[in-house]
Amino acid sequence: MRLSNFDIRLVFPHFFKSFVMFQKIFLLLMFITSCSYVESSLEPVLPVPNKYQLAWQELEYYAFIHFNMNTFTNKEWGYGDEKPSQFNPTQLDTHQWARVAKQAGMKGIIITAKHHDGFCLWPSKFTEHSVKNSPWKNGKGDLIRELSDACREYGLKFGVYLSPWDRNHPNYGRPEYISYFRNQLKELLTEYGEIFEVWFDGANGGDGFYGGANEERRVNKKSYYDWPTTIELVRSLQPQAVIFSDAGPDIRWVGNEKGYANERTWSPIYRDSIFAGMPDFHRFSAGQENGTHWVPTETDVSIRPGWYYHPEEDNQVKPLSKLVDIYYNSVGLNSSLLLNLPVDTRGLIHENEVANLNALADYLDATFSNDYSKGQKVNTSSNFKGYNETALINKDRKSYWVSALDDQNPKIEIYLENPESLNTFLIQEYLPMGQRIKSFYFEIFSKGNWVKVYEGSTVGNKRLIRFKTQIIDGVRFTVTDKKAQVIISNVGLFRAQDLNN
Ligand code: FUL
Repeated sequence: MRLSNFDIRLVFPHFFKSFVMFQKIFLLLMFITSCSYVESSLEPVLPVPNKYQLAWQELEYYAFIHFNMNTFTNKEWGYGDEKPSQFNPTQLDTHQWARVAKQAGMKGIIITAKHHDGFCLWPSKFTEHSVKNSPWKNGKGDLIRELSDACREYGLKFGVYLSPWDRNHPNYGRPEYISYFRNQLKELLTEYGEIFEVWFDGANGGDGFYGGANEERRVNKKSYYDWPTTIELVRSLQPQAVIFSDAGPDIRWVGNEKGYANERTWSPIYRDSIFAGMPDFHRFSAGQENGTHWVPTETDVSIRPGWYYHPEEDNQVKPLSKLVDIYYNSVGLNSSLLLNLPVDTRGLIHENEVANLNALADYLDATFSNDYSKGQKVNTSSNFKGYNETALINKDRKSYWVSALDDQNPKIEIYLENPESLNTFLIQEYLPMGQRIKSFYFEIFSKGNWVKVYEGSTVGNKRLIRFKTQIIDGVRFTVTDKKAQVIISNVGLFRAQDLNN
């Protein structure tokens, strides 16, 4: 036999047959596993937040400050015929504002740079109706500069509210006003450093001074402002800034000014079908399970009955119990809390506000600084691939647990080594993979029995579940309906001080 004619098939026919067979089986197995890999790889449930929205989601609690001409006229909505000479704070101190917000645990401040009456807190080049013609600092002051500097000093984010409606401007209602509005926006977005949020109010169009016309001007809220161009302007000047309006594009109104998000709060909405100030906006306040864009809610509420300071409301500052309730019903319901502080005529946050804000900060700190789930036994009904329960209590927002594909009712159980007297459960979905939970119930384990204490719907960024303070041995969270496998980044167990409501 010549070497060149050597053929393994002739020498080992049986071996060769089984080798080919083995090869075929191997390829088939490879094919099957690659198919099942595609089926079971983890895909986000769309829509998901962009990186700027994700950063904003982590802020959760920040201040609104309503301080402007109305502070001095003791009104909520100025007509637009006020005189700059009326704006005259005697002890204005933006450092006090920043200090109070920081101590309160807030992450930023949004200021009413211009409210509906048109008066500007910065010396805008485009109008005489501003601080430059007021007695404050002999017209040399720039409140936006002072506040943005103070925020930076205290490590707070800084945002601006610029009212689209302007009851002072002669051109309001005409196309020329839109250029004026955008010029002002450009000033605010180019001269005061980084802006984290731009706030566009949906309230606009009605009677006003309008440069002396003293008439009613209605605008088509959908088309007049040409919002897409204004949004592009913000994006080009401050790409990281999230834009708020009834209609987003980045954050939407929660639908009321009382401080309460909906029990069911979806972050997605059908964004392109809405506009700021639309009459039936409340249809969107709970969001839409199958919405096309990620536009989470922001809950704006004032610490007093009014948005602006009125001396007669000095004794109506919301008490601790109310503020706590608002916190749980905003931050704890997949929303963020924009708590308004009406700065007074001195130019300071009033002592009554400071006291209640500090009480809230102490309360939240005492509650959430001690997580009773730490180091305890956590069980899950299933684990997808390597995503196991350890991620749930490691305090890392970026790690997460994933339920298995075929787990219809994913569950998380926490067992306490020693029984504890507790009353609060926290759970957070991992947002980069989308909002997934549609409904759930929550049980506590006590003296060998499981008792259902709560049924709810959405979770999203954060869900806080309060239950009657009692000694418990554990808790269980069960998902009853979901859009896809459940992905949770954190759970926690806490003891909040009981308050008499
Ligand atoms: C509303 C305004 O009309 C109020 O004056 C206040 O600024 C509030 C935050 O938004 O639409």
